[in-house]
Amino acid sequence: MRNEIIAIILMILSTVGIVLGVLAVEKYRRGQLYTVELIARTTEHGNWYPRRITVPVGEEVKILIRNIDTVSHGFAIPDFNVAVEEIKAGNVAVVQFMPDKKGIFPFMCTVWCSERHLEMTGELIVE
Ligand SMILES: [Cu+2]
Repeated sequence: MRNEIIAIILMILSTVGIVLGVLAVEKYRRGQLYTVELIARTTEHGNWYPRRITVPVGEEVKILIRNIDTVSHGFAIPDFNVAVEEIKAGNVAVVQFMPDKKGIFPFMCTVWCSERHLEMTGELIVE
């Protein structure tokens, strides 16, 4: 009788443990945002890389913008009200937003960084 009670208690404890474990993993997974990396360089030195980024609609997105250049750049996606005024040479900026509509939206540099600054554009594809 006593052994049975101990066995039942152990069974309950291990079940609770498994459930808590699954919940913890789920919570961790939900904490990981959809993340994209973007490299910023002047048009002359390689432009945005990649020029096109694709993200899922309706999911919070994080973009890490690495300026590996020797001049400042800016970043904006006007359709989603995303903007970073200035990212200094060697710095990383992080933006987070919710792409709530499907389509192709331009993103661009917003700092006059070189003669060909106006060509420093790319496309955000939300699908
Ligand atoms: Cu630029």
